[in-house]
Amino acid sequence: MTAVVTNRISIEPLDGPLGAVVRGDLTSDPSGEDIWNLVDAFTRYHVLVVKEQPMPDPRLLEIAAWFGPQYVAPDNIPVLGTDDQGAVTVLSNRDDIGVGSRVALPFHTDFQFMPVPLKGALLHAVEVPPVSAGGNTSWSNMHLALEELDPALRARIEGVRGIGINPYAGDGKGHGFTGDNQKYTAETVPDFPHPLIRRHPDTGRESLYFSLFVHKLEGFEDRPEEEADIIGQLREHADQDHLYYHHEWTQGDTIIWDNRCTNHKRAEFDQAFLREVHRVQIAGTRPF
Ligand SMILES: O=C(O)CCC(=O)C(=O)O
Ligand SMILES: [Fe+2]
Repeated sequence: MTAVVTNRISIEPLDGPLGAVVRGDLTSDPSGEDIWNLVDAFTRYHVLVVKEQPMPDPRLLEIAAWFGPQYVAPDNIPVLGTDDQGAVTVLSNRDDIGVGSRVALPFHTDFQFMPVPLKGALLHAVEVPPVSAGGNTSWSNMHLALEELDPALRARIEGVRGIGINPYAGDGKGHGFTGDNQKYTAETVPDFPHPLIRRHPDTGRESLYFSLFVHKLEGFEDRPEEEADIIGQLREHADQDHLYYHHEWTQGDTIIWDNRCTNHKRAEFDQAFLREVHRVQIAGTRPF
């Protein structure tokens, strides 16, 4: 595929299942046509990779706003972004710098356990370990995951809604976002089921909306073995390596991703190194 070249931004699709690299200065506003091309590329390629352009938080908020309004976390359900976190959430393996972020994260789509999950998000690497110390983040193409799903399994999940675990419900220990809003425990937080096959609101394309946090299927209360069988098969299917783009972070990198048709996961990393990543959340709509 050829790169789109306009005034100052070029966008080149990655040689893989998803993603595109954006080249050109984003530290100040490019032309309207450039911005339109970025928004269009977000829809086409699902993950935009901007390399090595250190940017302050206000600039990250400006860039994120091209893709949609900022997500405002409800104050009655525990989730990243509630309590005293500002418009930009700082993730770090040092508590004095940001919210707890030390361990590997399994494949997930952000806020699948909320009534209205994110449209997308932006991550900006302020300080990251050297690539050899781990900490890659990887995004997978869930349109492709659905296309490759065994038709018999697809038939079994057609019309079924999955229920995601809210990892922020409970005592919140180690997460750094406890507080007055933490009124739910893992047992009392409400379930918000969403379809396992969802349709992208901008493109109309279907994708598999399943992550490791989906632990229950609505309507399967009397069929726990069948439920476990489906979830087990989907876990294997959704996490296959060929579905992923693996990002090796360098300081100043920014990734903007479509959370509606991708999963992501973070590899473990050597805690001897500081990792500080700034995050902006873009509001979505209810999955259908
Ligand atoms: O720290 C990372 O690389 C990814 C964290 C994550 O899952 C997120 O910000 O949604
Ligand atoms: Fe995430």
